[in-house]
Amino acid sequence: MTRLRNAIVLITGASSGIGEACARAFADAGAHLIVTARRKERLDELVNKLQNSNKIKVLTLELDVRDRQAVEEAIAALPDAWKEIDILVNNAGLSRGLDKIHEGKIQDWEEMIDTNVKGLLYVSRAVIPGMVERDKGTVINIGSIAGREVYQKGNVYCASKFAVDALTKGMRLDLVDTQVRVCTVDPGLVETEFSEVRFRGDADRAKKVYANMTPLTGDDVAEAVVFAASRPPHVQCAEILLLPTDQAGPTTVHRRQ
Ligand code: NDP
Ligand code: 8X3
Repeated sequence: MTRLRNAIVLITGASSGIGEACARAFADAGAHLIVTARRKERLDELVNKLQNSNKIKVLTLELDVRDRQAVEEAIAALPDAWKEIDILVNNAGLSRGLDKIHEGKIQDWEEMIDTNVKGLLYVSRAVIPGMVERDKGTVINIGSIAGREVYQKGNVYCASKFAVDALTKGMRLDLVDTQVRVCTVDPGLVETEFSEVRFRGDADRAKKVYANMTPLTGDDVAEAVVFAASRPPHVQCAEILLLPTDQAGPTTVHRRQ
Protein backbone atom coordinates (compact mmCIF):
# COMPACT_ATOMS: atom_id res chain seq x y z
CA MET A 1 0.00 0.00 0.00
CA THR A 2 2.83 2.40 -0.87
CA ARG A 3 0.38 5.07 -2.09
CA LEU A 4 -0.80 5.63 1.48
CA ARG A 5 2.64 5.71 3.12
CA ASN A 6 3.11 9.05 4.94
CA ALA A 7 -0.30 10.31 3.77
CA ILE A 8 -2.13 12.41 6.36
CA VAL A 9 -5.58 10.98 7.10
CA LEU A 10 -8.21 12.71 9.22
CA ILE A 11 -10.92 10.39 10.55
CA THR A 12 -13.99 11.64 12.40
CA GLY A 13 -15.57 9.30 14.94
CA ALA A 14 -12.40 7.24 15.40
CA SER A 15 -13.20 6.23 18.99
CA SER A 16 -15.29 3.22 18.01
CA GLY A 17 -16.55 0.88 15.31
CA ILE A 18 -15.87 1.73 11.67
CA GLY A 19 -13.82 4.84 12.43
CA GLU A 20 -11.54 3.00 14.83
CA ALA A 21 -11.11 0.17 12.32
CA CYS A 22 -10.24 2.73 9.62
CA ALA A 23 -7.57 4.18 11.92
CA ARG A 24 -6.00 0.73 12.35
CA ALA A 25 -6.17 -0.01 8.62
CA PHE A 26 -4.62 3.31 7.55
CA ALA A 27 -1.93 2.90 10.22
CA ASP A 28 -1.11 -0.55 8.83
CA ALA A 29 -0.74 1.09 5.41
CA GLY A 30 1.80 3.54 6.84
CA ALA A 31 -0.36 6.67 6.94
CA HIS A 32 -0.19 9.32 9.67
CA LEU A 33 -3.47 9.88 11.45
CA ILE A 34 -5.53 12.69 12.92
CA VAL A 35 -8.10 10.82 14.98
CA THR A 36 -11.09 12.74 16.26
CA ALA A 37 -14.14 12.05 18.44
CA ARG A 38 -15.71 13.30 21.64
CA ARG A 39 -14.37 10.50 23.88
CA LYS A 40 -10.76 11.54 24.31
CA GLU A 41 -9.89 8.60 26.61
CA ARG A 42 -10.88 6.17 23.86
CA LEU A 43 -8.68 8.03 21.38
CA ASP A 44 -5.76 7.91 23.82
CA GLU A 45 -6.14 4.13 24.15
CA LEU A 46 -6.21 3.81 20.37
CA VAL A 47 -3.09 5.92 19.99
CA ASN A 48 -1.19 3.72 22.43
CA LYS A 49 -2.08 0.63 20.43
CA LEU A 50 -1.32 2.19 17.05
CA GLN A 51 1.98 3.76 17.99
CA ASN A 52 3.25 0.62 19.67
CA SER A 53 2.82 -1.45 16.55
CA ASN A 54 3.48 1.03 13.71
CA LYS A 55 6.08 3.66 12.88
CA ILE A 56 3.48 6.30 12.28
CA LYS A 57 2.49 9.57 13.91
CA VAL A 58 -0.93 10.07 15.45
CA LEU A 59 -2.57 13.31 16.54
CA THR A 60 -5.74 13.20 18.63
CA LEU A 61 -8.40 15.87 18.56
CA GLU A 62 -11.27 15.85 21.02
CA LEU A 63 -13.97 17.18 18.76
CA ASP A 64 -17.75 17.28 18.59
CA VAL A 65 -18.53 17.64 14.88
CA ARG A 66 -21.78 19.43 15.76
CA ASP A 67 -19.83 22.36 17.18
CA ARG A 68 -19.13 24.50 14.12
CA GLN A 69 -16.80 26.90 15.86
CA ALA A 70 -14.80 24.09 17.47
CA VAL A 71 -14.43 22.35 14.11
CA GLU A 72 -13.24 25.51 12.37
CA GLU A 73 -10.81 26.34 15.17
CA ALA A 74 -9.43 22.80 15.44
CA ILE A 75 -8.67 22.55 11.72
CA ALA A 76 -7.24 26.08 11.57
CA ALA A 77 -5.01 25.37 14.59
CA LEU A 78 -3.47 22.15 13.26
CA PRO A 79 0.33 22.22 13.60
CA ASP A 80 2.10 22.92 10.28
CA ALA A 81 3.20 19.30 9.91
CA TRP A 82 -0.46 18.20 9.99
CA LYS A 83 -2.12 20.87 7.87
CA GLU A 84 -1.89 19.13 4.50
CA ILE A 85 -4.62 16.55 4.91
CA ASP A 86 -4.59 14.03 2.06
CA ILE A 87 -7.59 11.93 3.04
CA LEU A 88 -10.70 12.91 4.98
CA VAL A 89 -12.93 10.12 6.27
CA ASN A 90 -16.27 11.62 7.26
CA ASN A 91 -17.40 8.78 9.48
CA ALA A 92 -18.81 10.32 12.71
CA GLY A 93 -22.49 9.56 12.83
CA LEU A 94 -25.28 7.94 14.76
CA SER A 95 -28.89 6.90 14.85
CA ARG A 96 -31.25 7.58 17.74
CA GLY A 97 -34.46 5.66 18.18
CA LEU A 98 -36.59 3.63 15.80
CA ASP A 99 -40.02 5.27 15.89
CA LYS A 100 -42.86 5.99 13.53
CA ILE A 101 -42.65 9.54 12.22
CA HIS A 102 -45.63 10.77 14.27
CA GLU A 103 -44.13 9.31 17.44
CA GLY A 104 -40.51 10.36 16.89
CA LYS A 105 -38.61 12.46 19.40
CA ILE A 106 -37.62 15.87 18.06
CA GLN A 107 -34.41 15.77 20.10
CA ASP A 108 -33.40 12.49 18.41
CA TRP A 109 -34.06 14.01 14.98
CA GLU A 110 -31.97 17.04 15.78
CA GLU A 111 -29.08 14.96 17.07
CA MET A 112 -29.01 12.85 13.91
CA ILE A 113 -29.29 15.79 11.54
CA ASP A 114 -26.78 17.88 13.50
CA THR A 115 -24.23 15.04 13.53
CA ASN A 116 -24.73 13.14 10.28
CA VAL A 117 -25.46 16.10 8.02
CA LYS A 118 -24.36 19.38 9.57
CA GLY A 119 -21.29 17.89 11.29
CA LEU A 120 -20.14 16.31 8.04
CA LEU A 121 -20.61 19.68 6.32
CA TYR A 122 -18.66 21.63 8.96
CA VAL A 123 -15.68 19.27 8.75
CA SER A 124 -15.79 19.17 4.96
CA ARG A 125 -15.98 22.97 4.70
CA ALA A 126 -12.93 23.29 6.94
CA VAL A 127 -10.79 20.62 5.22
CA ILE A 128 -11.66 20.66 1.51
CA PRO A 129 -10.37 24.20 0.72
CA GLY A 130 -6.80 23.06 1.53
CA MET A 131 -7.25 20.07 -0.77
CA VAL A 132 -8.46 22.34 -3.56
CA GLU A 133 -5.53 24.71 -3.01
CA ARG A 134 -3.08 21.78 -3.28
CA ASP A 135 -5.16 20.22 -6.09
CA LYS A 136 -4.96 16.88 -4.31
CA GLY A 137 -7.02 14.91 -1.83
CA THR A 138 -9.64 12.26 -1.22
CA VAL A 139 -12.88 12.68 0.70
CA ILE A 140 -14.56 9.46 1.80
CA ASN A 141 -18.02 9.81 3.25
CA ILE A 142 -19.51 6.92 5.20
CA GLY A 143 -23.06 6.69 3.90
CA SER A 144 -25.29 3.67 4.37
CA ILE A 145 -27.69 1.34 2.65
CA ALA A 146 -30.14 3.51 4.63
CA GLY A 147 -29.12 6.35 2.30
CA ARG A 148 -30.23 4.33 -0.71
CA GLU A 149 -33.46 2.73 0.56
CA VAL A 150 -35.80 3.88 3.32
CA TYR A 151 -37.02 1.37 5.89
CA GLN A 152 -40.00 1.57 8.23
CA LYS A 153 -39.27 3.75 11.29
CA GLY A 154 -35.90 4.68 9.78
CA ASN A 155 -37.38 8.00 8.59
CA VAL A 156 -34.99 10.66 9.91
CA TYR A 157 -31.87 8.46 10.08
CA CYS A 158 -32.50 7.43 6.46
CA ALA A 159 -33.09 11.07 5.50
CA SER A 160 -29.76 12.02 7.05
CA LYS A 161 -27.99 9.33 5.01
CA PHE A 162 -29.87 10.31 1.83
CA ALA A 163 -28.48 13.78 2.54
CA VAL A 164 -24.97 12.33 2.80
CA ASP A 165 -25.52 10.70 -0.60
CA ALA A 166 -26.64 14.04 -2.11
CA LEU A 167 -23.67 15.81 -0.54
CA THR A 168 -21.24 13.19 -1.89
CA LYS A 169 -22.66 13.68 -5.38
CA GLY A 170 -22.67 17.46 -4.96
CA MET A 171 -19.04 17.46 -3.80
CA ARG A 172 -18.00 15.34 -6.75
CA LEU A 173 -19.72 17.70 -9.20
CA ASP A 174 -18.26 20.82 -7.60
CA LEU A 175 -14.73 19.38 -7.44
CA VAL A 176 -14.65 17.89 -10.95
CA ASP A 177 -12.21 20.56 -12.16
CA THR A 178 -9.75 19.65 -9.39
CA GLN A 179 -7.82 16.48 -8.60
CA VAL A 180 -9.80 16.05 -5.38
CA ARG A 181 -11.72 12.75 -5.38
CA VAL A 182 -14.97 12.04 -3.58
CA CYS A 183 -16.16 8.60 -2.57
CA THR A 184 -19.01 7.14 -0.56
CA VAL A 185 -18.75 3.81 1.23
CA ASP A 186 -22.26 2.61 2.05
CA PRO A 187 -22.40 -0.38 4.39
CA GLY A 188 -25.33 -2.56 5.38
CA LEU A 189 -25.42 -4.09 8.86
CA VAL A 190 -22.11 -3.67 10.70
CA GLU A 191 -21.84 -4.86 14.29
CA THR A 192 -20.40 -1.89 16.18
CA GLU A 193 -21.75 0.28 18.98
CA PHE A 194 -24.22 1.73 16.44
CA SER A 195 -27.31 -0.15 17.68
CA GLU A 196 -26.42 0.34 21.34
CA VAL A 197 -26.31 4.06 20.67
CA ARG A 198 -29.58 3.87 18.71
CA PHE A 199 -31.29 2.05 21.60
CA ARG A 200 -29.56 4.13 24.28
CA GLY A 201 -27.56 1.35 25.90
CA ASP A 202 -30.15 -1.45 25.61
CA ALA A 203 -27.56 -4.14 24.82
CA ASP A 204 -30.10 -6.97 24.42
CA ARG A 205 -32.12 -5.06 21.86
CA ALA A 206 -28.94 -4.04 20.07
CA LYS A 207 -27.72 -7.65 19.89
CA LYS A 208 -30.99 -8.74 18.25
CA VAL A 209 -30.23 -6.52 15.24
CA TYR A 210 -27.38 -8.89 14.34
CA ALA A 211 -28.91 -12.13 15.67
CA ASN A 212 -28.66 -15.36 13.64
CA MET A 213 -26.87 -13.72 10.72
CA THR A 214 -23.28 -12.74 10.02
CA PRO A 215 -22.94 -8.95 9.98
CA LEU A 216 -20.03 -6.96 8.60
CA THR A 217 -17.29 -5.92 10.98
CA GLY A 218 -15.70 -2.50 11.19
CA ASP A 219 -12.60 -4.06 9.65
CA ASP A 220 -14.59 -5.17 6.57
CA VAL A 221 -15.69 -1.57 6.01
CA ALA A 222 -12.21 -0.20 6.70
CA GLU A 223 -10.81 -2.47 4.01
CA ALA A 224 -13.21 -0.90 1.48
CA VAL A 225 -12.28 2.61 2.67
CA VAL A 226 -8.57 1.89 2.29
CA PHE A 227 -9.21 0.38 -1.15
CA ALA A 228 -10.97 3.57 -2.27
CA ALA A 229 -8.24 5.79 -0.84
CA SER A 230 -5.41 3.84 -2.41
CA ARG A 231 -6.49 3.92 -6.07
CA PRO A 232 -4.10 5.62 -8.48
CA PRO A 233 -4.64 9.41 -8.66
CA HIS A 234 -6.61 9.26 -11.94
CA VAL A 235 -9.11 6.72 -10.50
CA GLN A 236 -12.07 7.97 -8.46
CA CYS A 237 -13.80 5.14 -6.64
CA ALA A 238 -17.15 6.89 -6.54
CA GLU A 239 -19.39 4.46 -4.67
CA ILE A 240 -19.05 1.22 -2.74
CA LEU A 241 -22.16 -0.57 -1.45
CA LEU A 242 -20.94 -3.20 1.01
CA LEU A 243 -23.45 -5.71 2.37
CA PRO A 244 -23.22 -8.84 4.48
CA THR A 245 -23.88 -11.92 2.36
CA ASP A 246 -26.94 -12.45 4.59
CA GLN A 247 -28.42 -9.07 3.61
CA ALA A 248 -30.07 -7.99 0.35
CA GLY A 249 -31.85 -4.81 1.44
CA PRO A 250 -32.25 -2.72 4.60
CA THR A 251 -34.76 -5.15 6.08
CA THR A 252 -34.19 -8.17 3.86
CA VAL A 253 -31.93 -10.21 6.08
CA HIS A 254 -31.53 -13.96 6.07
CA ARG A 255 -31.49 -15.21 9.67
CA ARG A 256 -30.71 -18.81 10.52
CA GLN A 257 -33.07 -20.33 13.09
P1 NDP B 1 -20.23 3.55 16.49
O1 NDP B 1 -21.29 4.01 17.42
O2 NDP B 1 -19.43 2.37 16.88
O3 NDP B 1 -19.23 4.76 16.19
C1 NDP B 1 -19.70 6.05 15.94
C2 NDP B 1 -18.54 7.03 16.03
O4 NDP B 1 -19.04 8.36 15.73
C3 NDP B 1 -17.93 7.07 17.41
O5 NDP B 1 -16.53 7.11 17.29
C4 NDP B 1 -18.46 8.37 18.00
O6 NDP B 1 -17.48 8.94 18.86
C5 NDP B 1 -18.60 9.23 16.74
N1 NDP B 1 -19.52 10.33 16.94
C6 NDP B 1 -20.85 10.28 17.17
N2 NDP B 1 -21.33 11.52 17.36
C7 NDP B 1 -20.27 12.37 17.24
C8 NDP B 1 -20.12 13.77 17.34
N3 NDP B 1 -21.15 14.58 17.61
N4 NDP B 1 -18.89 14.31 17.16
C9 NDP B 1 -17.84 13.52 16.90
N5 NDP B 1 -17.91 12.19 16.78
C10 NDP B 1 -19.12 11.62 16.97
O7 NDP B 1 -20.96 3.31 15.10
P2 NDP B 1 -20.39 2.92 13.65
O8 NDP B 1 -18.93 2.76 13.67
O9 NDP B 1 -21.22 1.82 13.15
O10 NDP B 1 -20.80 4.24 12.84
C11 NDP B 1 -19.90 4.98 12.05
C12 NDP B 1 -20.61 5.49 10.82
O11 NDP B 1 -21.05 4.40 10.04
C13 NDP B 1 -21.85 6.34 11.11
O12 NDP B 1 -21.86 7.44 10.24
C14 NDP B 1 -23.00 5.39 10.79
O13 NDP B 1 -24.15 6.07 10.40
C15 NDP B 1 -22.39 4.61 9.65
N6 NDP B 1 -22.99 3.32 9.35
C16 NDP B 1 -23.06 2.34 10.31
C17 NDP B 1 -23.61 1.12 10.00
C18 NDP B 1 -23.79 0.03 11.00
O14 NDP B 1 -24.59 -0.90 10.76
N7 NDP B 1 -23.09 0.06 12.12
C19 NDP B 1 -24.08 0.83 8.63
C20 NDP B 1 -23.96 1.92 7.72
C21 NDP B 1 -23.40 3.11 8.07
P3 NDP B 1 -17.77 9.67 20.24
O15 NDP B 1 -19.04 9.13 20.80
O16 NDP B 1 -16.56 9.37 21.07
O17 NDP B 1 -17.86 11.12 19.86
C1 8X3 C 1 -26.88 1.68 9.47
C2 8X3 C 1 -27.50 0.54 8.81
O1 8X3 C 1 -29.71 -0.58 8.33
O2 8X3 C 1 -29.09 -0.25 10.66
O3 8X3 C 1 -26.76 2.74 8.58
O4 8X3 C 1 -29.78 1.62 9.29
S1 8X3 C 1 -29.09 0.35 9.30
